[in-house]
Amino acid sequence: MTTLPLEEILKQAKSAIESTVDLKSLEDCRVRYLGKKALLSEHLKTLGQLPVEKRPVVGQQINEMKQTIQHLIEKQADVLTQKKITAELAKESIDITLPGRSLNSGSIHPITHTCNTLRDIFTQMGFIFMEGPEIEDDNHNFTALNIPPFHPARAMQDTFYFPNGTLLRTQTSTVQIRAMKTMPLPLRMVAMGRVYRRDFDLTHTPMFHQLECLMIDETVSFANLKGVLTQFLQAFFTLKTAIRFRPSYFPFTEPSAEVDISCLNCEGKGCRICKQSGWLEILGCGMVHPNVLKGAHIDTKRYRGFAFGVGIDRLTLLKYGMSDLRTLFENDLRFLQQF
Ligand code: 2NL
Repeated sequence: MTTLPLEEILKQAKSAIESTVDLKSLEDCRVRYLGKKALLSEHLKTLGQLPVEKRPVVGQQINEMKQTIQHLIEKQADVLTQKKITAELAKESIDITLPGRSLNSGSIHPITHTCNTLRDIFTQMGFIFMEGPEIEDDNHNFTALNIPPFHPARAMQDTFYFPNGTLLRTQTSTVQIRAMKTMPLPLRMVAMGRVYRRDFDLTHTPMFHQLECLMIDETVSFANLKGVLTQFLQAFFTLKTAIRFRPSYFPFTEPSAEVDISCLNCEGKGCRICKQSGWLEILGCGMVHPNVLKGAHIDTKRYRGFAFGVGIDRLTLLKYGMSDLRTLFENDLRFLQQF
């Protein structure tokens, strides 16, 4: 059996230990040089073959070598442990000089902003605000508003129906109907909320927002309607806003009118926005139809009322000079945060 000279073993061990890169390979080294099957152990086995007087000397040499190697391993273990800690610290280090991430603060949606403005305007004029359900029955949405059974507005292509015959309200007049039945007269009220129609293009979305205003008293006239509309539209747009009536038709008002405002862009001179007419269509209105009052058990000999309905989304588009209604509902923050 050939064994390497002791000095050679020490040289090999030293270089092997010093070239380890982690604790695992260092442990392998320890097994190789100090373990039961290590080269030094082979030397120990050959001790018996040596002359008696040489045995203690060589034995001591081997023990010293073992200690030396053990010492080298411990030193290397320290080095490797330190290296590992340094690497981990470097990985986890925090640069406290970096600027902090700023909080993303939300902004009010343009439609909400319009609703807030409208609430202020009508509250100042003495109107109360009321709400009602978005899922309605045929009676509140149509019959009570003098819309007869075969009126085109009831058609499936306009209204979202549920299988049980209920529907998504197509206008907020449903709230007015309940108010007329439950509130004492005189009545000055406004309903704002979501309404639904089966429409989707540049100027229509299947859900949109409506404001409807209703005033009932003994002497309410078309002149009062004109006064409230002027007050409202000049407060919402500008004091320069002019309004005009065009005769129109709604089943729930008689007479009925559509209201235009002078173009916000050109102040009536004619431009691309108003298609050279100088006017923008804005809302529908009229004197409440006697059939609607009667349906709510109101004495038509004593009381009369005016009502109007306006699209909140369209008001918002006009106020901010937007062109596509759909952008209000896509919730693209880059778009919404401009307002
Ligand atoms: C439009 C037209 C309108 C009404 C809504 C109304 C409500 C009751 C009685 C009578 Cl309870 N009328 N509301 C009246 C006229 C027009 O809306 O084009 N809206 C966007």
